[in-house]
Amino acid sequence: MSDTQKLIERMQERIFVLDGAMGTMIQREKLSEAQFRGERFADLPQDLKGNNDLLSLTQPSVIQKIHEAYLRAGADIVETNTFNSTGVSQADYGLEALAYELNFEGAKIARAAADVWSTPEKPRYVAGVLGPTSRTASLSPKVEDPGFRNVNFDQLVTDYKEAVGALLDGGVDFVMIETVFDTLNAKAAGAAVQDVFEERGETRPIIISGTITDASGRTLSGQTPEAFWYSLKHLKPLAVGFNCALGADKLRPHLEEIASVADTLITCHPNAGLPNEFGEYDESPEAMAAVIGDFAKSGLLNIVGGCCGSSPDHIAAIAEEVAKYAPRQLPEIEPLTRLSGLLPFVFRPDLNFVNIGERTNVTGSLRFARLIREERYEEALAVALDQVESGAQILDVNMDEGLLDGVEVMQRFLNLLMAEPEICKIPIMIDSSKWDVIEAGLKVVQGRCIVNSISMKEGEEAFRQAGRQALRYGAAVVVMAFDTDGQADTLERRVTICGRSYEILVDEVGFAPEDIIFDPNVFAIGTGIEEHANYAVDFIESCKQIKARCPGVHISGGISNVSFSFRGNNPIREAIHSVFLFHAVRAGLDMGIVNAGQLEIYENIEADLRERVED
Ligand code: THG
Repeated sequence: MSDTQKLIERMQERIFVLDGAMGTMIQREKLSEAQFRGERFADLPQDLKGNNDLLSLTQPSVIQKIHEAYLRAGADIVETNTFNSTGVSQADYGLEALAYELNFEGAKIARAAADVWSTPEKPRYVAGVLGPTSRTASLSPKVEDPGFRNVNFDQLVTDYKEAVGALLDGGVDFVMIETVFDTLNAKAAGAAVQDVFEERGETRPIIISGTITDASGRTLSGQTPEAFWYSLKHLKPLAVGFNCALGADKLRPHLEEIASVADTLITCHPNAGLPNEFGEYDESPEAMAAVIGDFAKSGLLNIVGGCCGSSPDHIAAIAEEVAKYAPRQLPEIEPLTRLSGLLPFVFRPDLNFVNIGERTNVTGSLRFARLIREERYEEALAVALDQVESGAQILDVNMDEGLLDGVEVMQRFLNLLMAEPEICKIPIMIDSSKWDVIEAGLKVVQGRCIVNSISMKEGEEAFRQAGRQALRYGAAVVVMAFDTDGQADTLERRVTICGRSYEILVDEVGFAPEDIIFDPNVFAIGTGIEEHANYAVDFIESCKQIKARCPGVHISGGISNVSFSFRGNNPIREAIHSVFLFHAVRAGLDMGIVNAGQLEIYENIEADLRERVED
């Protein structure tokens, strides 16, 4: 049994207690500017008072004393004093060069405290904290420029990698990505953690804790709790939950929401109530413990502690209260495709057919291509909004045009789109034949995306590699029926290639079947070439056979391709799409890239036309 597995078992036997606020306790020490600086930083020109993480270097005994106060109060887990120890955050004090050291020393102090209090019956743990940083990767700090960002995914990954490496060197037991305001920052933290684990050949359990900033029940970057979970579940955390922001009672519905969909442990460390008129948190230990006791009684909790305003007295009261109740047991969650924009998208069996909007595609729309080329982004966003309003449940975005810088334009358009809640509420399908363009898109979207597409076009090894990359970003994938001999255009090749792709992704790369979407190639019929005559029928038949051979997958296609020979004659094209969909959906097609809003209803097609199309 792995260490994580053992921990999961222990955390289902009793509720584990996390520590409380570091800030509250540091304030009680009333440290002066000189004490924050210590001898080492005495001569620095900038103010350092308030840079709490620096105390790990200048007043380590104060920090260890605080950890020990929480351990004495009954905490099983202490959090390192490293909330602001990333390079980006320390840059606010001009101290980015200290990032490694702050994390390393912060971990060592917490480790030393935990070791003092550990007994064989009650081992104490150290959670290495990765804070949210002072910047957000999916929000613009400039109101007048919604596409602007003051930090990007790669910068965050670099800084978080440095921090994680140092936390591991300092001896932490867990990595805790906490107070997540912006899910894209957390995704970058997760990618960094996984990269470090992979480079070192060692792992630690991950704990993820988001924060709900106000009564809207959303994260600062606008996601609901369920959407937040779908964006991060690929990290397979030991526990997920919320901290900070609202007091415990206001947090309850959000905790319930995430607990209803997360097949992992639940963690929570709320503030000691809401801030009073002086901005202080003053809920009493008893009051806070009573609310948290109710959570525990309802079977909601596995790990619990306190955030702003909480003290060792709060933790002692909470520990005593939750000891009376059994922890939450891991639920069975149905294996369904779960994606997100600001809102969750779950592909439930009763969703007959999922519409993916096709118009935000520079190769599929002359108008959209012109808007992008001429940098008329407002109008380009209106195209996206129109797709959503016409019923698109997912939005396909494609910037593959020779004259465009695909990476640049993909990021620019998606950054702008992330500022449009009516559009970015739905998941994004990032469509490109170039991996660097797809990856550029994945780096700017906080939601759980679909990669469109990967295939065995360049052989099995390149395919494995692309699959692993998609997993790193937590994306689902469209897999084209394509191999080194070209696109599959017969029934047999469609089925064989999808079958082989399935084996590789599921057995070797570790994909869940429900996160694989096969595209068996929709080609144009009616071209006048005899070999093309059976394309549509073969596609339809392949849906049945692929579903039988590859249990759990979905099937999609670019529906408008089928009628390319009839360009310019939209009534005919729409009738063809409708008839094609009617039969393909019955054969197992369950999603399609379509001109949302322009789908003719099968029964409404004029009988004579329908008969000809069916022939
Ligand atoms: N499979 C996957 N992805 C895909 C496709 C696929 N992405 C692109 C494409 N095929 C699906 N998208 C479109 C978008 C538009 C059209 C066809 C497919 C289309 N456009 C009209 C035309 O070209 O005549 C509109 C022209 C215009 O308005 O300017 O038909 O198969 N995985």
